[in-house]
Amino acid sequence: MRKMFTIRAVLASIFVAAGLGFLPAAAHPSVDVVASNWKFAPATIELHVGQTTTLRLTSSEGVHGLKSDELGIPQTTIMPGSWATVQVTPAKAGTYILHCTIVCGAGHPNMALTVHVVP
Ligand SMILES: [Cu+2]
Repeated sequence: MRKMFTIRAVLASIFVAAGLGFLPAAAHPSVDVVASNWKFAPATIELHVGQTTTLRLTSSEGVHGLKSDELGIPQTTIMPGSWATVQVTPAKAGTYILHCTIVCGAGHPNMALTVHVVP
């Protein structure tokens, strides 16, 4: 009886927390990308035309950056220990190569994220 009450209380507080915005609302699909020296993982992601996706960007090593005028991604600094989030709604199908926008060392010129935008 007591246990039952506890579970219900926990569930109730989760709903309250979600309602107050303490929990992230799963409004859009999200894709996590981890930058390091000198790559993005995954190196290739897939997005859909007209569908808003939240890109969640962090780094496991070094400071990196991402930007795409074509995809509407503003200059975004990617730092260890924090997540940068960017909403992307691709307008046009195609393959977009996004190079790291912050000079990050020897492998910087080859550091790129490939974004396939499919219908
Ligand atoms: Cu970089």
